[in-house]
Amino acid sequence: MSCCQPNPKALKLLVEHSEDYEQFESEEVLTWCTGCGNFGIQNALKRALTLEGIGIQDMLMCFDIGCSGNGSDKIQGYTFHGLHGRVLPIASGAVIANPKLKVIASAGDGATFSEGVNHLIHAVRNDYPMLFIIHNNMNYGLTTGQASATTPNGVPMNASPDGVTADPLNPCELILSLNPSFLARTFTGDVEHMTEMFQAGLQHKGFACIEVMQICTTYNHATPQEWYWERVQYIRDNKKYDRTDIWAAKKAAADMENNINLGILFEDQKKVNFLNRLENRKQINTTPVEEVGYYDISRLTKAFE
Ligand SMILES: Cc1ncc(C[n+]2csc(CCOP(=O)(O)OP(=O)(O)O)c2C)c(N)n1
Ligand code: SF4
Ligand SMILES: [Mg+2]
Repeated sequence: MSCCQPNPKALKLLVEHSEDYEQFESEEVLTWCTGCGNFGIQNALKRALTLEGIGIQDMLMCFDIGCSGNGSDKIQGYTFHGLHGRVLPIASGAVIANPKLKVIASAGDGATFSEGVNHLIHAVRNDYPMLFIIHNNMNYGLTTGQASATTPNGVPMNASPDGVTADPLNPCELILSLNPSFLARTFTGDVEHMTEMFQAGLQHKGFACIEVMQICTTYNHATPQEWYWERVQYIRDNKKYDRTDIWAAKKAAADMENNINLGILFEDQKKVNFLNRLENRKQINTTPVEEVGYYDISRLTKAFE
């Protein structure tokens, strides 16, 4: 590297001290437990937005209900804190109405794989253009540690002290079965890696789905930080890995016990996203929000007086 070229590593370290990063700082007090992975997720998101040159005015952040959702007022910007399991309908409605917005949705594993699993399935199929961050802490954190669909068998949780009997669901395997256009997995112990994944997701033109393996220091005692560090490996270290090969991705995603692969597991840049599939909007350059007009309906309402 020549003396005149900026060092990308140094730039990343400086990002948190830039004005662009500071625009996202909220004055609200953070209420997450000490050591919670949500701190790292929020930091990585702010870093990724800053590095991508995305400002508050360019985006909408939609939050589900849960500990993850409690980040909605801890970041400065336009945010929408919706109902449990319903973040994807809200976020997809917003991006369809105003495709010029960068829309980011985030939700917990409970919301994504139980209450809102139907919405996940159709969001992937439709390839709505947005970044979707799944905070997988393997439990219902906000309601004090009940088992979720990703809690491993036999782990004692509040409300199921003998462990759950249902087999855990592997989020990446489920999403890959739906032919996504982008799927990545990352881990809250590595803010640098999360930032990279979020940046890649923000650049993607369709539904960018990112599973974040999230530490929950209070309720998830089965998979603490050390457990992950002993098991995670980076897919980029496998030089032969082809992330356009869905069968390779399915293989890479399967192991959640011994070698947990992190990185962009799958990407299909040729897939046409929802907005570009709509025949009736192909010749239209305005967005639906720009087309909304005001109509006088007083004559209609008078008929019911
Ligand atoms: C339809 C509905 N069901 C249940 C609840 C109660 N509830 C609120 S938060 C929550 C758990 C959230 O777990 P998760 O989505 O994994 O988020 P986390 O708190 O772990 O970040 C539950 C069950 C609710 N608010 N609405
Ligand atoms: S309960 Fe878990 S997920 Fe919720 S704030 Fe505490 S550590 Fe974080
Ligand atoms: Mg959870």
